[in-house]
Parts: sequence; structure tokens; C-alpha cells
Amino acid sequence: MDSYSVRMRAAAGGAHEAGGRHISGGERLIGAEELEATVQKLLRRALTHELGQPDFVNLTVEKVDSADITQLQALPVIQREVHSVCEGHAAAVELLLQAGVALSAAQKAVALLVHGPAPDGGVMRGAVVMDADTGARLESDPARGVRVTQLDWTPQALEGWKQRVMPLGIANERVAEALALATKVTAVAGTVAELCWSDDPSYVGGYVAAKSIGYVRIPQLKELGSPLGGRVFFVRGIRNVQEYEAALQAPVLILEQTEQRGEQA
Ligand code: WAQ
Ligand code: MG
Repeated sequence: MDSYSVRMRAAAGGAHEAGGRHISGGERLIGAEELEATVQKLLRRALTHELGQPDFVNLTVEKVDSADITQLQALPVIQREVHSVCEGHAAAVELLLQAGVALSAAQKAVALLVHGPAPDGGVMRGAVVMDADTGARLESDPARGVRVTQLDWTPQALEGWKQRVMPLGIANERVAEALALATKVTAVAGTVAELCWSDDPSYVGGYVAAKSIGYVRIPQLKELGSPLGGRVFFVRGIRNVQEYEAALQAPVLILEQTEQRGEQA
């Protein structure tokens, strides 16, 4: 059976490659029967984003051989309580250390996302790749960053996951997408941990994820109204960054976690 990868990216003030400002993006991996509805949904996301009206939207549809798809079990979700942005940043650094990232690299990554990781101080449409020991930036395109593509939940797994986490109040598309991405990224060889917070002005939360600690949600990592955010993938022992970035594009479907170990209300 064939699957389809659908990717969307939207920008204002011109296309991304012409210096436009990134507004929103999305990646899906679905069956043929969901194709039209998915394209429509991603287009709507692009046109109604809180960061503004895009004047450039790129939608790409590609067939994927289902035999090439890897299946992964979603990371467990853990909630960390914090009461301020400052506490949020401290929690993020502490969790990154716990996952094996060097203190200086963890602190550098937090500062990068605070100030805007792009060379002009704005947001990137992809992620920073950072050496977990030295804090050196490795991504092949530091203005764009690397985007993780070709990933999704199976429809059944998403339904099951939503039912299960309903009591935690996180059974929504944003958390589901972030959890799928973190599960994929932390499963790629060379990844030590991931740090993320949203660039959407109305969403101040984010997470630290690693295979060893799971997906740890941190409810406050920036002030309300800030349009800055991003993602940092910490790596160690990769042969070259092109190979690592290619592995982030391999097709992955997320299955529900079978054990509930580690999950907290
Ligand atoms: N690949 C790489 N980087 C990405 C991707 C991707 N597919 N999608 C987004 N990014 C980067 C990009 O730099 C964005 O500016 C940044 O991440 C933030 O993206 O548990 O909403 O879609 O409460 O705004 C996490 C917390 C929410 C969820 C993350 O990110 C929770 C979020 P956004
Ligand atoms: Mg966003």
C-alpha cells in the first residue's frame, strides 16, 4: 500500500528562500484516502495562523512506499511544574544535563532560543543541530535549520493516545505533533536530547525530550506574546551532519506506547 508525505510551509514578505518570515509549517504521513482532507487542513493552518497572513505557501505531496516506513512507540509524557520563565529555563537546563548534554551547551541553546536562533535574530523554520559537548552549531543551513519530515501517528494510535491522556488535558493536535516529532528525533542515532518551545505568541510551553527521560513538558519557557522560539537537537558521535539530517527525513509512523511507565498526571 502507498502512503503519502504532505509538507506545508508558509511565509510572509516573500518565499522563505527569498528572505520571507516563517509563519507556519506541517508534516504528515497518511494513506491515500486522507490526502485531500489533509492538504485542505494544512492550507487552512497556513492561512489562519496567529503570526499573520502568509503571501507564500508551499504544499508538497509525495508518494512513499509503505515498506520504507519505520514504526516507533511514542515517548512517555511527563509534566514538570514551573512558576516562571526563569524557573522554566532552569528546569530545561537541568533536564538537558540529566540527558547527557554539557552545561555550557544547554545554556547556549536556551540563550539561542531566547534571542532568536536565525542569523538575523528571528525564528528559523527548522531546527538547530548542536554538538552536545562543545555547543557548536552543526546544521548545514543555519538560516533555515533542518526540518523533520515524513512523520505521523497511525490514526488508531492517535485516537488511543488522545483517549488515554485526556485526563491530563493535553489531548490536542499541538502536543500530539510535538510528541511525534520528539519521538522520531530522539530515536535517530546520534541524538542526545531535544529542546523546544513554540514560536507562536500565544503558546509559552515547550519540552525537553530524550530516550532516557521521555518527553518532559515545561509549561512556561517564554513570556506571553513573544514570537520567538525554536528547536535544538543535541548530537554526539555523528559521522557527518548530512547523514544525520537525512535520517530526520526517513518516514516514521508513531504507535501508542504500550507500557505506561513514567507517565504522570
Ligand atoms: N522540524 C524541525 N523543526 C521544526 C519543525 C520540524 N518539522 N516544526 C517546527 N520546527 C521548529 C521551528 O523552528 C519552529 O519555529 C519551532 O520549531 C516551533 O514550532 O507539550 O508548537 O510548531 O505543550 O511553534 C511544544 C510544546 C509546542 C507542546 C511546539 O512548535 C506541549 C510548537 P511550533
Ligand atoms: Mg509555530
